[in-house]
Amino acid sequence: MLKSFRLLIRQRILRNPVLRKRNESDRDKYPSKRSDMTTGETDFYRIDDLLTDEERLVRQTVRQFVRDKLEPVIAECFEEDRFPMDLIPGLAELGVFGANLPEEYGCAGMNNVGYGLVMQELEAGDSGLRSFVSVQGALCMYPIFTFGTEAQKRRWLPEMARGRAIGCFGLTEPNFGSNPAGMVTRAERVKDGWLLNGAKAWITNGSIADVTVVWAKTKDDDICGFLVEKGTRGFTTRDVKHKLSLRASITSELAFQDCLIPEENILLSSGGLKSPLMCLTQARYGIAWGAVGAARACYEAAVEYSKQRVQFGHPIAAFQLTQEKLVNMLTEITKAQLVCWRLGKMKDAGTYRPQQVSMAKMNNVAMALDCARTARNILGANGVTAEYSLMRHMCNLESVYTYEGTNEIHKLILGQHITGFSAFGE
Ligand code: TGC
Ligand code: FAD
Repeated sequence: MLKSFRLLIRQRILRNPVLRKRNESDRDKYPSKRSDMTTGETDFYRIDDLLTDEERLVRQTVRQFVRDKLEPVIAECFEEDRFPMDLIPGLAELGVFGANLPEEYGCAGMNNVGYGLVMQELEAGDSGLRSFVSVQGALCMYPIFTFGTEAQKRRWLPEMARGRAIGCFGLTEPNFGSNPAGMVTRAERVKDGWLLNGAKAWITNGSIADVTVVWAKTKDDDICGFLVEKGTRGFTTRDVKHKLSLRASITSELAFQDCLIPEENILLSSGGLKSPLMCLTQARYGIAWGAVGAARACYEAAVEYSKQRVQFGHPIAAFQLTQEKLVNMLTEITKAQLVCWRLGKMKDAGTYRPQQVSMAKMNNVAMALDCARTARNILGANGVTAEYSLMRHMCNLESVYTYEGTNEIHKLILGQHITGFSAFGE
C-alpha cells in the first residue's frame, strides 16, 4: 500500500480522538463495544476478525470521511440534482481513486478487500459517491493501466489519483445497452489518427470528464478503446435531467462528430468486446461491495427507528412482523458480506472468475434494494422524506440494479455458465 496513504491514515487517527481510541483499543479486551446493531458496524459474523489492521484502518477512515463530509450535504445534493464536487480533493487525499492500482502510478496499491471496504463505506453514504469513484478508478484508470501505453499511464494515472483529472467510460449507446456488441460508434483510420463518429448514452461523469474512454468499432468490426480529451473538436455532451435516481451523480449523453483522435490516444492493447467487459468486471466487483454498504445503512436506520417509534403502546420493534423484517435484512446482509470478503480474497489470489463477480453483483444489489424498500416501510410515512436516507438509497439502487449489467443479464451469464447454453437471444 502507498506509504503516504498509510501515513495519512495514521495521522488522521492520531488527530481524531474517536479513531485514536478505537485504534488503541484491544479488540479482545472490549469485544462488547462492537455493536452489530446501530453504529455503522453491523457485522454479525465478525468479518472484522478476518480483516488486517490496515484494512480496518482504511474502512474506518473512509467511514469517518463519509460521516463528516458527505452526510451533512447529501440530502441537499440529491434534492438539487448535483454532485458534491468539493469532496473530490478530500477523496483524492484518502487515496480512493484507483485505490487497487499500483503505487508506481501514484495510486494507493491497496489489496482488493481494502478496495472493497472503501466502496462499501462510500455507498453507505450514497451510491452516487461510490459511482463517481468506481467510474474514475475501475472504468477509466483501469483501462488506461491495462490497455494503455507507458506514456498514457504516466500522463493520466497520477493526475487522476490526485483527483486533478476526472474520467468517464462510454460503452452504452442509445440503441445498445445490454448488448454492447451491437454498438455503431465507429473509428476510422485517417492520416493523422482516427476519425470518431457516434453517440454514447447514460455516461456517469460524462460532462465533467477531462478524459473519456470511448469504445468504438474499427475496421472488421473489432472494438477498441480511445481516449477522448475534453475540448476535442466535434465532441459534445448533454446532461440527463430529471433523473429520480442517483440525483447526486452526473449522467450525460456524449456525441462525436468527425472527432479527430490522435494516434497516441488509442488504447493500443485493447481489442474486442473482451476489453470493455474486463473493465466491467472490475466495476461490478466494487458494486457488489458497495451495495452492502447501502443495505447496512438502511438496516441500521430501521433498527434505530423501530426501537423509538411507539404504536399500540409498544415500540414497533417489539412486534413480530417488524422483527421478521429486521432478521431477514440482517441475514441477507451477513451472507452478502461473506460473499464479498471471499470474492476479494479470490481476486487478490487471481483465482476469481467474471461469473463469480456476476453472482455477487446480482445478489447484493437485489438484496440492498429489498433492504431499502423494507427499511422504508418500517419508517412509515417518515420513510418517504429526505430527512432519512432510505428513499434516497432505494431510488439510487434502482439504477445500480440496471447499470453494470442488469439483474437479468447477470442471471443469463450465470445460466450460461451452469448449462453451457446461451439464452441471450442471439
Ligand atoms: P461474449 O461472447 O460472452 O464475450 C466476449 C469476450 O469477452 C469475454 N468476457 C469477459 N471478460 C472479462 N470479464 C467479463 N465480464 C466478460 N464477459 C465476457 C468472453 O470470454 C469473450 O472472450 P473471447 O476471448 O472469447 O473473445 O460477449 P457477448 O456479446 O455475448 O456479451 C455478453 C454479455 C451480454 C454478458 C455482455 O455484453 C454484457 O455483460 N452486457 C451487459 C452490458 C453492461 O454491463 N454494460 C455496462 C456499461 S458501463 C456502466 O453501466 C457503468 S455504470 C457506472 C457507475 O456509475 O458505477
Ligand atoms: P436494455 O438493454 O434496453 O434492457 C431493458 C430491459 O430488458 C432490462 O430489464 C433488461 O434486463 C432486459 N433485457 C435485455 N436483454 C435481455 C435478454 N436477453 N433477456 C432478458 N431480458 C433482457 N453506461 C456506460 O457505458 N457508462 C456509464 O458510465 C454508465 N452510467 C450509467 C448511469 C446510470 C444512472 C444509468 C441508469 C445507466 C448507466 N449506464 C452507463 C448504462 C447502463 O449500463 C445501461 O443502462 C444498462 O447496461 C442496461 O441497458 P439499457 O438501459 O439500454 O436497457
